Amino acid sequence: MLSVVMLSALAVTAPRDGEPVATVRHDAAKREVVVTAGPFSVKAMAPGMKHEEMGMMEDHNTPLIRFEWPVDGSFRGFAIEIVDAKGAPIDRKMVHHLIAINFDRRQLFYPMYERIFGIGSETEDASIPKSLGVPVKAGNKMGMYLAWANETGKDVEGAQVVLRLSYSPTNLNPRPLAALPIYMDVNLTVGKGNEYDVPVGRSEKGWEFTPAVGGRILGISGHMHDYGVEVRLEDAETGKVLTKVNAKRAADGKVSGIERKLFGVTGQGLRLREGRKYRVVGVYDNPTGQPIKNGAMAHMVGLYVPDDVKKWPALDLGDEGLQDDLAYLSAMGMAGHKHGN
Ligand SMILES: [Cu+2]
Repeated sequence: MLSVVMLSALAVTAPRDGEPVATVRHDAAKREVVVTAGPFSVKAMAPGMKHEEMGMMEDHNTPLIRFEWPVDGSFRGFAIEIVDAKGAPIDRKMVHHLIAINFDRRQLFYPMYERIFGIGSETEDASIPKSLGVPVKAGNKMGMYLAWANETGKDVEGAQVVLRLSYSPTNLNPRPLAALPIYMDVNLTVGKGNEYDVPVGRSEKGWEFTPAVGGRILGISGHMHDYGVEVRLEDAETGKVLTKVNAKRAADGKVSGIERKLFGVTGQGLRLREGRKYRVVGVYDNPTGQPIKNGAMAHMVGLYVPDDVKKWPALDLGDEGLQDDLAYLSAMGMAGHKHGN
């Protein structure tokens, strides 16, 4: 089993000719890691193309691009810039989404590699307070992939993505609290996808989970497609709604984004208890009169401070889920590969 994992890991570390690669520069003075990925050939989208239709395009996601994190510390923010072949800035809305993966930690609720951060076309550059951070170590294996949404009508050749990733050093006093990303999806099959059909009218889909370690959620957001209404989190044992994020929904049901909520860094946050059952629920309301095949996604993401970080589920490379996730990520951007989480 292990050799299969190592082989496929090797296969993706050697990009084929002409494929984008990442270079990493560590600026210790600025406490910043600059990851530059490219070159990308960004084809113009057909006018009026939608998210679901884009998913059917073979080149929707780029291949996985690997890099190594260079310094011990606490990751705390990102800024993204897109430049053309000459280094001139391009509108960053051209990036439909960008997902970064940490191959040295798994997720709390899934046997999947940590998605350390994600950026959508509507996401602003973001950072968390110095009192918090996602623990990272020099040599951590990371990767990223992205999808373009080029609505300029012109192909762009030789584009580069510049990520400025800020961190706090290990000697920061007081030490930042370890805060880790969590992900809760109403319809995820690890190694496959998370899309599902949108029925006519109002509908709900839910998924139950139990934290292996208690903790507090400091902030949440989520993701939905057109006709999404809300993603909410419930205590599955009492049915009580703990929190929710609303889709930014126009009168015709089109969704342009989703709410972001902060519970405060110094307060209790939203407490989840070890061993207790919770449920994430996605609500859609489809007024079109037609069901929409694979039209829905619904998930909540958050920042979680575990009561005891040692209780975080360990990375077990023999786990089938992790192997499926790696196979999924390694096949990213290849012909016939579908848009996933
Ligand atoms: Cu989506």
